[in-house]
Amino acid sequence: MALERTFSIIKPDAVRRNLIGKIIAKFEEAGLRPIALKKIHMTRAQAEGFYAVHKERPFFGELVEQMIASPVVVQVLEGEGAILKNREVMGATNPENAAAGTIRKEFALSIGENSVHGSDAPETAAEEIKFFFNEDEIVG
Ligand code: RTP
Ligand code: MG
Repeated sequence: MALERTFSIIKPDAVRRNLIGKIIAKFEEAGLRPIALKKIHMTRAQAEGFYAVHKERPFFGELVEQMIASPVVVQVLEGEGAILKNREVMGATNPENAAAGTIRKEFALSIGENSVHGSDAPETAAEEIKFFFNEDEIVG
């Protein structure tokens, strides 16, 4: 399997509950290495741009409000098959359906406040990394 990079957000609900370290530990235990990392408070424009693909969905407004309510941690994670591996460690979108041991099973509050975001494909991973990081901020 190839070395890949994926994009991750530790969402406001998790940062507020002081879970940054516990969540990063899950990534590290799965062989995912943080190669870029920063804490930011997303603007409305950033959140709407980042989630533009969902703008017609009924949950869009609530999602944007949740993402700008308080700070997040954005990261680039690197590892073998990182995109799929990250999705596995995150668990299903709705924590009720997430497998035991996953981040969302252990920490998510609801389908909306579900603690983490992760890219779903190579193309979106590349776009999402570029959305938040300059090349010189990524130290592989
Ligand atoms: P993500 O993009 O955040 O990694 O999560 P995902 O692929 O599992 O979920 P996606 O369908 O892309 O939805 C993006 C985010 O929107 C919120 N959501 N709320 N209330 C709802 O029915 C609902 N459905 C989705 C979640 O925060 C989800 O992570
Ligand atoms: Mg998604």
